[in-house]
Amino acid sequence: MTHERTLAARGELGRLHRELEKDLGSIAVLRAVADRGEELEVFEADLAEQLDRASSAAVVCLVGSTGAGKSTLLNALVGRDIAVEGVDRPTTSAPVIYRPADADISELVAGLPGEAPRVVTYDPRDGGAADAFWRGQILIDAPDTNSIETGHRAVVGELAARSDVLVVVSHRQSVAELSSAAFVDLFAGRRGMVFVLGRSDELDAAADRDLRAQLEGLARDRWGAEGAPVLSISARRGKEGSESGGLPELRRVLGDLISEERLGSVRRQNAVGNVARIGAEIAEVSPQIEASSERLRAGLEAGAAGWCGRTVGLVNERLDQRKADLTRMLWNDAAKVWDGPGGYALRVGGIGTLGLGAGAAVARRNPLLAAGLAAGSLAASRVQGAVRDRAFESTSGLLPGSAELDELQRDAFVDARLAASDLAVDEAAPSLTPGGAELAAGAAAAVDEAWDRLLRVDLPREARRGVPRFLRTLVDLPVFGLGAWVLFRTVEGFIAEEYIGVDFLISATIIALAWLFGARVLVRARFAGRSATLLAQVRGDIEQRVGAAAGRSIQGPLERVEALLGSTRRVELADRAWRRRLHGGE
Ligand SMILES: Nc1nc2c(ncn2[C@@H]2O[C@H](COP(=O)(O)OP(=O)(O)OP(=O)(O)O)[C@@H](O)[C@H]2O)c(=O)[nH]1
Ligand SMILES: [Mg+2]
Repeated sequence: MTHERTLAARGELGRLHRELEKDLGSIAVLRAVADRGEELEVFEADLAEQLDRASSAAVVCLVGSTGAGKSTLLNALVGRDIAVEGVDRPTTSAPVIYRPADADISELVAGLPGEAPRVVTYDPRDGGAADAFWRGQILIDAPDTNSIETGHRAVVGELAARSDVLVVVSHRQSVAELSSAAFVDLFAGRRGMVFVLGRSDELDAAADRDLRAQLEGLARDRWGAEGAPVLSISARRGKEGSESGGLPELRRVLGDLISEERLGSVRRQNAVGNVARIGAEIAEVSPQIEASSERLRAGLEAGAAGWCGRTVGLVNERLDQRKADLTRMLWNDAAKVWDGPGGYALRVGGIGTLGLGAGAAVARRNPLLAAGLAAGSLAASRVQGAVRDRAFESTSGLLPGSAELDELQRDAFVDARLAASDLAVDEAAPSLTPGGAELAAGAAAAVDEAWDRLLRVDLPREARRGVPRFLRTLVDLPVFGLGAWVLFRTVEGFIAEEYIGVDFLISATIIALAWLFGARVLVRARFAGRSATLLAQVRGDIEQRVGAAAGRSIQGPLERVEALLGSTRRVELADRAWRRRLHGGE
């Protein structure tokens, strides 16, 4: 790969890395993901580390069970006896680090548990050995992965984590060794691997073939390392001559991994291995995430429907109590467009009518008192009407109280809340269900808007329709006629100097009032039906608006669930995008 293409690939991986970190950050609130926090943290940290390793020397670490021949293999590979080979198990406790003089190994040894490593330096110009294989790489002989010295595992774990390539050494007795296999599990996919069947000089051809087949099977099925090199090596022969014991083959496969040209690619593969491991962790919990998300979605939908239904039910109960007021508002509004005696009669309430009647009754004895009574009762009914109008125009009484609304919300979204707390950790779960305050505000706005529309648009329109011009004329004309007749008789009497009596005037007034009262009864009867229609209309309007408010209130939670699922799926499959990028870039 050319330098430019390497840089381009690294830029692309940087972008993929940021996206992955972002997705991982968002799904960290999922309970199932939080439960895997420790594992994920290891892979995330290692991923960042691998992407960051660009400039440091290649590190190869020999790992495997005790007695497999790691120390002997190191000695054979470097052509010097620098590691202690032994018969006492385990032999190696302090790691041996074979390093070029110019390599900075401070990070490699910093904070390493266990005994201090023995560091042997070589001159990278002469390869440190006769065959000049080593040209700047670091080779480590680590303690075993399976002996009773359990502290060794922490040391080799750290060393492996700081390496690029693991040479997994096993021998006859340890190929199927569980604790060593479990150690390799930790790094499967995350490190370049070479599998060595050691001490091969002790095996006949059939045993050698069988054991290598076993190793190949493990590499493929257990560690997903299909195609990784599996070699039979005799370190003892290798020490006798550097071209013996399978050493040339081992140097060749190692060279493929750690030569300067190949190392960057191995590190990127190691990085992608981490991405795949992260994906695999998420894939294991994603059915659980999908299931609780599905329950949450259903809970939100059902909750919104239930909440809407019950809120509308409560508002409807309160609406029923406004039916009489609504009818009266219709008369009032009709009276406003009806500028004539019929309109006044419609506007005057019960008290006004009574007062006018009383006025007419006492007029014969005391016309002044009668006029006072009539005017007073008209004013009283005006005030009463205005007070009632204001109460009617306010929606405050239409909505259940906030405590009641809160309870409604709690009841309606019980299932959603349970699913949310299954899905997400405690701090995040509340954001996955609608808040009580938001729902209450939505309901209040819905009722306000519907009611406002009723008062400003529907009610005046119905009022106008209820008193068409022909009706108004039909009612008003006889009253005007009667007035004209009274006026005519009064003028005529005045001219003839025969004043018409008060009785005549009172009779005329009573006739006019009776006519108007009758008209009023008729018109009000017409409006009773219309107010029922209006009520049904405003009910429908409220239901539709409350439904929309409920829908809006679950929109946010639904979108958040969708985003979480999206991130989960992206993380699950992230390694594909990384591999595509890697192979496209190489
Ligand atoms: N026949 C034979 N014996 C070997 C070979 N390699 C190592 N041995 C012997 O196996 C024993 C263990 O070798 P070591 O190199 O100490 O093994 P190790 O893997 O470093 O063991 P620990 O340090 O305990 O983890 C020693 O007695 C070696 O001489 C080999 O290729 N052939
Ligand atoms: Mg050893």
